[in-house]
Amino acid sequence: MTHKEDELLESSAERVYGHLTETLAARGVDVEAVENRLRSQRIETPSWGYGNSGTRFKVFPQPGVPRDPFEKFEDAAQVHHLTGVCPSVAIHIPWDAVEDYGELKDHAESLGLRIGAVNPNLFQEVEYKLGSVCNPDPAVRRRATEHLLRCVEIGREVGSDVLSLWFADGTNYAGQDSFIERRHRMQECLSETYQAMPENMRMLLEYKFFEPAFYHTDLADWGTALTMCQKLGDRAEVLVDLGHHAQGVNVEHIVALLLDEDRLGGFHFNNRKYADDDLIVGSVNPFELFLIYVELIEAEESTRIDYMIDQAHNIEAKIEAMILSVMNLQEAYAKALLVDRAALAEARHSGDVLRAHRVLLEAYATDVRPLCAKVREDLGASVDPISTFRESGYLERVVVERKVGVQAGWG
Ligand code: LRH
Ligand code: MN
Repeated sequence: MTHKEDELLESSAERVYGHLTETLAARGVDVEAVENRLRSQRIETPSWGYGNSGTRFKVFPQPGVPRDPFEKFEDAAQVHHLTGVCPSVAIHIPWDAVEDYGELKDHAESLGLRIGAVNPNLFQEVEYKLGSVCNPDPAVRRRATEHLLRCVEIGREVGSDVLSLWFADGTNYAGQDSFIERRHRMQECLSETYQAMPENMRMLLEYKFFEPAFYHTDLADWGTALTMCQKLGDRAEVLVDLGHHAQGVNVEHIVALLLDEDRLGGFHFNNRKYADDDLIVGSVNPFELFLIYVELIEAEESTRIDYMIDQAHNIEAKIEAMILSVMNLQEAYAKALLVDRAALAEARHSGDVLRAHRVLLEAYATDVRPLCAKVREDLGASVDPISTFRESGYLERVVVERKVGVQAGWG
C-alpha cells in the first residue's frame, strides 16, 4: 500500500470514527467512559488453543504449530501485541508441564505476558475411566486429589490466583453408580483442595451437561456447580463455558442468576451450533454473546470475573482465529456498553415490551468497529490486527523455525 493510500485510509478511518462518536454523543452515550471500559477489557487466551486439536475422527496438524509451552506463549504474545487486551494465558497440566515453572513464568513476563488460570487435566489417565474425584475407588480419588494439590503448588510457583476445574466425571448407563455418593466423593476431594489453596486463590468450577459421559455428568449444570461452590467456600465460583449447555438453554439468564448469587467466577468463551463445538466466539450466535455482556456491564464494576477463551481451532489458522475471537469479544462488549440503561429501565417498568427490546437492538445494530480500532490504537496495538498479522510474516517464520520436533496438542 502506498503512503498516499495509507493517508487516505487513515483519514477516512478518522472520519468514520468522528461520525460514529458524534452519533453516539447525540444518543447521550458517554463515549470517553465507553472507551475507558474497552481499554481496560482483559481476555485470557488458552495455551491449548495454539496447539493441535481435533475431534474423535481426526486431529489435523498445522505447519508452524508450537512444540512446547514456551512457543505457545510466543504465539499468545502476538495476539496480545495486536489486540492490546490479552496479557494472560491459561495453562493446562500436564499439557503445559515443564521442568522449571519459574522459567516458564520468566519467559511469559519477557513477552509482556503473565500465566493465568491453572487447569488440572483429570480426563486423560486410564485410571480415570470411571471418574477422577468421583471414582468409586478411593486410591484413584487420592491420585486425582494429589494432581489437584500439585496444580495448586504450580499456581503458587507461576503467580496464578485461579485454579480452574473441569471434570469429565459421569456415567454411561443407568444404575452404573450412585449420583449422591459420587457427589459426596467430589466434595471431599474439592474441600481438601480448597483448604490447600493460598488465601488469594479462587477455585472455578466448570459444568457441562454431557460428553464424554453419556448418561449423567456429575457437574452437569449451573445448579450442581453453584451448590457445590456454596458447600466449599466463598472463593469457589462457577465458570460458564458457552458450549456446555443443552440446545435452547438461556445462557444470559444463567449469567444473571450467578451474578445475583455473587458466584459468577468466569467464562470459557467459544461458540457452538450443535454441541461442545468450541468454535470461534461470536461466529454462530453473536446476539447471544451481546446479551451475555449486557448482563455483565453493571455487575463487573463490583465483582472480579475472569474472561477466558476456550476453543479448538481444528481446521482454521490458530493465531488468526484467536485474534478474530478477541476482536469479536471487543465488539460484543462495545455494543453492550452502548445500551441506554435509563431508557431500558423506563421501558421495562412501564411494560413497554417492544421499546425495551428495541433499546437493545439499537445498541446491537451499531457498527462499533471504528471504536474498537481506536481503542486498540490507544493501547499501542493494531487498528486492523488480522491484516497486520498477515503482513508481519510471523507465521511464515515460525513454520520454518518449527519444522522439526513434535507439535504440541491434546496429548
Ligand atoms: C471441556 C473443556 C474444559 C477444558 C477442555 C479443554 O470440554 O471445556 O474447559 O479443560 O475443554
Ligand atoms: Mn471449557
